[in-house]
Amino acid sequence: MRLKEQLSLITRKQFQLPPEQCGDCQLYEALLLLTRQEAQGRPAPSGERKLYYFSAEFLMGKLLSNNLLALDLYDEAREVLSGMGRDLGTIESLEPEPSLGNGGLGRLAACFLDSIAALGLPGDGVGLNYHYGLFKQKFARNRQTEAPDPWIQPESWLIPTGKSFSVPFGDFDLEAVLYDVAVPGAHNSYANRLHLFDVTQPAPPPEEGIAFDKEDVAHNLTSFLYPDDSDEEGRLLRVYQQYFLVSAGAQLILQELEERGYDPQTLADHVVIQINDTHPSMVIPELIRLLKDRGMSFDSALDQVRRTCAYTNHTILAEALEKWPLAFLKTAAPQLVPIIQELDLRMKKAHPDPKTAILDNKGLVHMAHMDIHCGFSVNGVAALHTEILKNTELKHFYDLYPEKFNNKTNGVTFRRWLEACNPELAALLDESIGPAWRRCAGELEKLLPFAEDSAVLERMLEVKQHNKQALCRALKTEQDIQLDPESVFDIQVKRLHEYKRQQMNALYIIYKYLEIRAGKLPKRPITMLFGAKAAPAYTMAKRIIHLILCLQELIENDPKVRPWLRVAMVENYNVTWAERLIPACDISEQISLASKEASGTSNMKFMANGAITLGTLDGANVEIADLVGEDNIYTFGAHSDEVISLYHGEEPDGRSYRPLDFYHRPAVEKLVDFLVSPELLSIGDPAELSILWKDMKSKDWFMALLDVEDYLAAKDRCLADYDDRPAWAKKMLVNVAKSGYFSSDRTIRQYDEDIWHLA
Ligand code: 26Q
Repeated sequence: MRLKEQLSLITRKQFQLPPEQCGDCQLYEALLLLTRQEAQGRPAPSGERKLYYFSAEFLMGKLLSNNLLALDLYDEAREVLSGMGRDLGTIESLEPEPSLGNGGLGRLAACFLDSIAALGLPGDGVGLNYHYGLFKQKFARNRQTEAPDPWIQPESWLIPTGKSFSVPFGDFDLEAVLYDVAVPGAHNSYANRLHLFDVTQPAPPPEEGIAFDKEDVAHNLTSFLYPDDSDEEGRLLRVYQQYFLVSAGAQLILQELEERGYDPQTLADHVVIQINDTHPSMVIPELIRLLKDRGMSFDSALDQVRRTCAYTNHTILAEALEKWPLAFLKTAAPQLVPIIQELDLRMKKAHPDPKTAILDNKGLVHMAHMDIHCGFSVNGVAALHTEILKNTELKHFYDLYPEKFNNKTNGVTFRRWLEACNPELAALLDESIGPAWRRCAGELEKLLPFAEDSAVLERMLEVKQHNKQALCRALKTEQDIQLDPESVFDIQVKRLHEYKRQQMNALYIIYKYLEIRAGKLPKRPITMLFGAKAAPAYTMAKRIIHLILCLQELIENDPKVRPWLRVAMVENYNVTWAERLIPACDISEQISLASKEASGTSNMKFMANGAITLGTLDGANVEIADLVGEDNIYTFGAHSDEVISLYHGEEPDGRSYRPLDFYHRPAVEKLVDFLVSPELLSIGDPAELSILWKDMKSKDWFMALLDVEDYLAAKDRCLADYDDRPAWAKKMLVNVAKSGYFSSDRTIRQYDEDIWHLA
């Protein structure tokens, strides 16, 4: 049946109206139902082995246009609607964004699901159905405030499956109800699933803010992603969440295995589990428990699990490597305790070095250690990151199990991050190199010969200009921010973390502000855009947001500076904003302290959309630099080996880095001191700004001052080069042409060839 008739059937059934008489909200709902039904009806890809991708986060973004595209219904839907005088874009904008993730790790999981389905591989996601998401960010008095982000409407992408599993906690059981989101594959007729578990009676949203009763586990387990873990109840709730996810997920796996007619003894032949960071690591002891319940010995259960589980590490930050007190597990998942103790004993017997212990002498369970001992693969997410894991962070494990370690450089789905978010660039690519790049991003290299073609270069600049104008319109209507699309758009969007060094970018703003005040004007106006959420309990990150918002206010009210320099922080940065910001970007800020950003993935999206990277040699920036060559990227700052050695030394904090040495340089001191200048103190909170100021001089844990001078110079160089428009356009073109390597289709092929073996 044609889409038009289908739509008409749905609107008549739902609203007793023909589509022509429906409002946009009704049309949105009808299109959702139609798309959901089509995707749901598709068969799963078949294969001997099936992948389950376990993750605490799936940052899916809006799904309507993504799914219409995958189902090859997009053009037809647009035409049908425009025939009725309606606009698909307007209807898409009514979709609430599922708020099931926080940052890179969650968005990576979503890109991976898209690629797994597009490659026709059998692989499902397994996660939790958080009702109020991470949180909705609002700005008030130049600070971040948090509110619930309810995204589930009466009709949503969630498909009730009728399945549920009982999860046995220490003092009570809880039913895990399964909802599925269909994940249709592009260019084929398959669909995989994202399995999301939920409690039976979710609590209503908190009336104000995001505080809730963390001890009411039965109702609040799926309220928020990452409940505030600054107190013990919060941390314990996280363990409940993790166990709920893995226990229900493991039961689902065994049920499906049985339905496929296989014996649990053959688990590893038919199932592979990718553990996305350590949040789902308890799946290892849980599977051992369930296999033992089905009559297997500890030895053979462990053997199967060891050949089934693979672990991805996404960070080397010590505070993110999860270690749970055994006491928490005794409360939330007491059945796992003897299993973890047994695993610990066995591993200690084989490898007595305390550095590789699962259970340390403080009674903490090291989740990553359990993954490495009890899994068959350990991967980092960019070449540099994997080398650092092997040589430094996980060296003791690499010495034990060199064969388990492998690199899988991250990738992003070009279907969302180029085709869908930047249709004008996509059309230009079609015109110049044909449409093959849409199926194989490596084909983008065919653009390289056009590097001397002034017509194509001019079109590249024109497309960028249009995208900047579109971003300006969206910012004006949605956030009442009016920007100048003729200015250079310099963008830093990512979680707020000290290692990502938004504070160093703020120092650049101060530097430019002071220059302009002193009469030294830039060649062209500059707009500095930010988007970032800070974890609610991460006070230092919140202070950095406060600083940026204060600088924004200061400059907005300064008629001398405002025409030349603008600062805009987008409220509630999410996938939808990323889809508007990335195509409109001129300069992509990737300025983490070398060694600390495992990979980065926005760096890849920006590159594919013709932004030029300004970054340190960290994460995947290193691979970007290798691909595009030094003329087409701006790198600066200390290298990772230098940084790693600065973390070891004789200073009282154990390092050899002394921020004061850098602070006292004449160019730096006045920038840092501006944090406590009368201008800024009259706008912001003096106590907060002073803490930031003092911290930067005395601790500066992520060494912003180490690189700041180099950064100022590199950014000035970059901004100066921007004005040679043809030369800049050529850099843009080379970046787009070389970005194909960072397609998540490539990444997923490598996971399949080296780890999963699904075919
Ligand atoms: C851990 C303990 C307690 C509370 C929270 C956490 C926690 C939560 C989320 C730890 C880590 C995360 C998320 C990490 C993350 O998003 N990492 C990013 O992963 C991307 C995909 O691989 C990389 O590109 C980024 O470099 C990395 O920062």
